[in-house]
Amino acid sequence: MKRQLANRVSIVWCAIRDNLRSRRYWATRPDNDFTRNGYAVIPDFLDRAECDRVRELAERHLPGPSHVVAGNCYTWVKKEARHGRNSAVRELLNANEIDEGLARLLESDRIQRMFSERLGERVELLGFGVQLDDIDPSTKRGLHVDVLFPPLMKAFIYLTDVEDMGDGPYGIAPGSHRWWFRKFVNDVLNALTIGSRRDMRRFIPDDQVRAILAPAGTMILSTQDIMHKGWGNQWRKPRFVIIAYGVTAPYFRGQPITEGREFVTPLVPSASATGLG
Ligand SMILES: O=C(O)CCC(=O)C(=O)O
Repeated sequence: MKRQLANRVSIVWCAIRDNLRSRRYWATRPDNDFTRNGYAVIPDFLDRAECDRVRELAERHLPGPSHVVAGNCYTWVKKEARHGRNSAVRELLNANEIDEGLARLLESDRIQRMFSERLGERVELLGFGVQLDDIDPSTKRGLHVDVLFPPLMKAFIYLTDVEDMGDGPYGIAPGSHRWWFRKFVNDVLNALTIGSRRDMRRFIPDDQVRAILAPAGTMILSTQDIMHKGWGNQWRKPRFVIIAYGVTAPYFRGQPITEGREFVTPLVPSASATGLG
């Protein structure tokens, strides 16, 4: 009983602490569209030939169960987690380790600079995932944040046209990285009931969520403490997307992406995308 109470007090304390840190972080950023809205859409970032080339790379490696491809590059089949969510999603992680084109994009510093200029501090990329969302009208995870703090950035580059709601657009609640109180209440209620700590199911009307429809090659810069989701009713066609994983410089130690790595080699301890645990 005492331990349960201590556990709950600690959850509430962490939710307060992390939301306050996040609040301070955003209050000290330069004022621009990205820091205000929590995302930015960059049209024509990749040309169609490069989109097709990266999609074909993923198609070659994604079939089969989660496995190591080479070095830090591995596939993660999300239905293996058996939580019933995102069951049609597969991802090829650290794809830059097996593909020269992606390695050059990482080296070029283009994406890092786009984040850094907007945030007023250096952002480093851990690497690239290439994700396939197969048709799935029912199991997509709803609105969530990846973190409360420290800052985690992702850049999503559509490799297939996402021009209809049935194509599975990325969805966000604009400006919700600054909704401290709603994030705090969701976090605490999740912790005290059941469900994932980072789900944001309460107090966000659906009409506040924007689906980003755009052709292949479009990039979306996104801070992952914004409320976001993959679209729930993807019925028309599979979607392929590059996901660049980034952290602000103080949290970068040269680590690769480790998300879902525990499903490939059970001995590797569970770790988040930041490698910070
Ligand atoms: O698949 C998407 O559009 C969203 C992915 C997502 O929620 C995430 O990477 O955290």
